[in-house]
Amino acid sequence: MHNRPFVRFLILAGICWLAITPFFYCGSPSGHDFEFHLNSWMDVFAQWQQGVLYPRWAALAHWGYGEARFLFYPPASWTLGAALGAVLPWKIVPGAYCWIVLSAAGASMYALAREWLEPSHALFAAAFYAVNPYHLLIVYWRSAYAELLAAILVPLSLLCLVRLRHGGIRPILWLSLTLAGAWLANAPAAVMIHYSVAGIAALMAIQERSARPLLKTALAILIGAGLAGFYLLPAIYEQPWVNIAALMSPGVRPQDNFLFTTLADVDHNHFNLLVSLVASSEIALLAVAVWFARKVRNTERNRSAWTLLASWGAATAFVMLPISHLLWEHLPKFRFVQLPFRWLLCLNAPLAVLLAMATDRSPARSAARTWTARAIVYVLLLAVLLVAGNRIQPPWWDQSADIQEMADAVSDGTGYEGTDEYAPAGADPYELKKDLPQVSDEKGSLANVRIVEWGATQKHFDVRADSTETLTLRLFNYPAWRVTVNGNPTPTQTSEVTGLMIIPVTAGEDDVRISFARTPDRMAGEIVSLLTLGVFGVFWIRSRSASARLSGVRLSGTRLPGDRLSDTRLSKTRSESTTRATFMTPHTILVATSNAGKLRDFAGAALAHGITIASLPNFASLPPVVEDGATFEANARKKAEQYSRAAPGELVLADDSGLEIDALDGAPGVHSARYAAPELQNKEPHAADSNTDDEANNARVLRELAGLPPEKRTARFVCVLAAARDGQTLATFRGTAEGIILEEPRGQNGFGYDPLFYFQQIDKTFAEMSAEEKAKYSHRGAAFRSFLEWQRNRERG
Ligand code: ITT
Repeated sequence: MHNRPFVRFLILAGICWLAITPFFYCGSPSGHDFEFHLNSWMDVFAQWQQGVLYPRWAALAHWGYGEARFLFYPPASWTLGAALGAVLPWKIVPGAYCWIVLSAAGASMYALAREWLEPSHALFAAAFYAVNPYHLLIVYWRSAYAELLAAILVPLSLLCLVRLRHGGIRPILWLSLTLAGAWLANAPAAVMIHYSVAGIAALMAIQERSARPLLKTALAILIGAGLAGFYLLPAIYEQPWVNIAALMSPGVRPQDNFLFTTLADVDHNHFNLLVSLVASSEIALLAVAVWFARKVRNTERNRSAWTLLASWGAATAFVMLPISHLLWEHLPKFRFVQLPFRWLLCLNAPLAVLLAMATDRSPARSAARTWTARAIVYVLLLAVLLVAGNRIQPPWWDQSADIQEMADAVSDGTGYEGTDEYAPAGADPYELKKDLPQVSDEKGSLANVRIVEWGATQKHFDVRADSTETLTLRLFNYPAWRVTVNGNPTPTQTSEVTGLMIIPVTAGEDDVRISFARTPDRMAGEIVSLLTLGVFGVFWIRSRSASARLSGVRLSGTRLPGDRLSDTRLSKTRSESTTRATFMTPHTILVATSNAGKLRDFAGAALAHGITIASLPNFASLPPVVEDGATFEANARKKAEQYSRAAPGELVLADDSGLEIDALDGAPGVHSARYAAPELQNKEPHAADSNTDDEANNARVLRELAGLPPEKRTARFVCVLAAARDGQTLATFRGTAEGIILEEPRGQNGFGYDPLFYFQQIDKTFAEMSAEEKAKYSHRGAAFRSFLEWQRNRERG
């Protein structure tokens, strides 16, 4: 199939669709946070319709008294929910939201798993992760839609961390984006992701015996927080303005929610037992998966992956248990996660990859058995959730009519129940009267009020007062409200206990306007975000030009034709090994060569594909390979295999190339680099100690062809490229380019025999070609394209 990754995504989306089919039969599962989220989405959509693009004040919370919900609750989930509400009927929005988010979570896991696994196994990891029991528990029992959204970022954060090893600034920038995304999705999940990232970076630092992973991660954390500054800064600064302490009320504190914790509250105990059973079955499975995935530790790269995944999984399991209470008490902001079982969100990422690794088919095992084993494991896990769920705490359901009722309450301004924690500090929402008019005098009523506008963030009314008096508004007072009476800024008062806004007015006609202003902390947050975005952009652009500098060439970005070229014969030999673990097409490809000209050629060929070529680290200090093979392929393999051992786990390319002149029976051939050895070293080329000068090599060729007419000077460049990992050749690729040897050199570019090699098609020698042209017409460019095609096919499976 042409676009296999797309098909895989469809399969994944299909599996997630199956996971939400109960929505079609039973209605929307109305878990713990269902109303909170749905009301938020509806409120936000209503504000969009009023032109408030980034709401901060939830105007309809507490039956219209409002609360500062959107200042504190991260924007990603309510933006997505409201956007879906803009295009779909509200009754299907929760299902659509869950389907989209589960599918995206699966896709991000697929990207992570492809670091180590073949596509079909990565697909298993992705499917398992997307519809893992904890995600289903969130969907059907908790309706914790923002936490679910963060599930997309959990695998991505590990992926970005692993990619830090590729070097350069780009992976740091990607990691910072993921971390910013975490802040904007869900604060407790962001805390878990940051702790996970820091812990994994520390492990990587130990593995690499270098502080670099830690420093890079710290930089990414800083940039990520800066990017999310527009949300983070006000959310931190304005905490004293609301009853944020209500977040830690009994029942929702960490100590009340370790696995198998019981309180006096029966409902709490039922749910805790359910989640504890799910968690313990997943922890047990994790232990089994860690054990059986040991077999993948056959290369340093896989060993490192196994260690990171197993440690991450073990740490997440540990912090769900009461024994970890000291960590919850002392680690900064750790308590913010609130519910220890939330760590299942992270646990499922290593579990999915390790499970796929553990059940990855050994040669002795048939594919059918592998997949049957996987299906059985998943069904058993699911059975724990379904049986325990139905016996201990069945989900609650809302029907279309219930959701319609909520939508009506928002559209007619009735509003909805608010939260304790986002109500302004000191206000007691339980003391509010549902029937209070929007504006009332001290006696509780006022006839002479004309409401001009009563929007979410702008309110305007005229009042005719008989004497100086105070008006009480059906609105919680909050430091962001600004009031003018007859155009004059007017300080407000706050009613005791109820926390309502009180405005003094004078006798006569009063024009009162109230608006929710951008406070200095919000402005500061926006400036921080913009500045960080600027720094981000500069780093991003500079990292692009740095890769161009590394390649030593500047290409216009024209796409190279992947097709066979008329004058450049491209043939390919393959020797696929059975090695399983593969990389996605990496952004940086390691090339082992001592020849700077070759490196430039590769960089030129790679640039148009957005890939960077890097020389094998410490190449100069590696022992040279004795190129004694009889063919280009034998030498290429030998180089790739030997050099790849110096970069464990990495894919390493090496080529052997040369010029075959027909009139010389294919000489200099594999001896191209040392053709002048008889004159310079008094040795035959195959016995030479080192390469000989390009000029001397060219001179010998010209001497040997002296007097031959052009039609007898036909020749070809040949390049055989070998791709190897850990001392094993995975495949070889052959590219050739046909030309004629001139009688004298022409052109200043290139290296080796380039000035003598005339390429008819564009009437230039290889030394007259630009880097772009050489990439397009040369033997090396052809072999490299063939390698990329192979790489892409491997990705597609
Ligand atoms: P490594 O083995 O370290 O990669 P090398 O220069 O020794 O570098 P080879 O053994 O493959 O590489 O020798 C290839 C020689 O063939 C090279 O030194 C040139 O003389 C010639 N050659 C290969 N490709 C060429 C090209 O694109 N243009 C000009 N000459 C080329």
